[in-house]
Amino acid sequence: MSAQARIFGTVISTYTRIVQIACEEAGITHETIATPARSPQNRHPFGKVPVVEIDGLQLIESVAIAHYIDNAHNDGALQPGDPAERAIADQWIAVANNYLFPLFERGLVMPWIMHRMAGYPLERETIDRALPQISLALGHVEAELAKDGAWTKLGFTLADVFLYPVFRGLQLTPQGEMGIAQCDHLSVWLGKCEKRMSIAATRWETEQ
Ligand SMILES: N[C@@H](CCC(=O)N[C@@H](CS)C(=O)NCC(=O)O)C(=O)O
Repeated sequence: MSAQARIFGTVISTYTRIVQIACEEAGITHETIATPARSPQNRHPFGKVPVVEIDGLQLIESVAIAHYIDNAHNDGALQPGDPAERAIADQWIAVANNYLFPLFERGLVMPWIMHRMAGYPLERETIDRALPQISLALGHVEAELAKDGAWTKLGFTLADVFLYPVFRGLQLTPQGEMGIAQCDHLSVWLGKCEKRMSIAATRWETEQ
């Protein structure tokens, strides 16, 4: 019987989607149980989502979860065999988690989600403060892609699995869309990713 994953997380969430993409890549059946981070049902000890049940394990932290899924159910197909290449993929996963996600999420993604979905006034000051840093980050990534392809030269790896939802969330905001449109290499990479089955199959409802 093929493996099954139960993903407890918010339905429109970067990290829930990362786990969903990893499941799709590995051919694992998955179900997402809508669980807000700040709800009594959420079992994450640090109040985040997702929490994932798979193979009798209850796991938190998407890095551990995605690697487990790829190692246990996908022959490690999303991790380069060469140590130097693996380091490049891991480096970009860390960049996505430690720098890009917090910057994009706080500065643009959450203000727009809270405005569009919960009807809060748009936090324009938060956005204005974040835009210069977001521009710098986009410039850095674009320059790295232009230089030698960065993570994209490795083929489709876990780096793409992490980076795609992070950039796509940004692209769904007006300022993020404009910023990304000015980055040719980043735009081409996003366009390629959108055609991949695992990514098409996990689209957020806000993208339809
Ligand atoms: N390090 C965690 C990060 C998870 C995370 O930040 N999830 C966001 C949703 S995409 C969240 O729970 N946000 C709610 C909050 O911070 O209150 C992981 O890799 O799973």
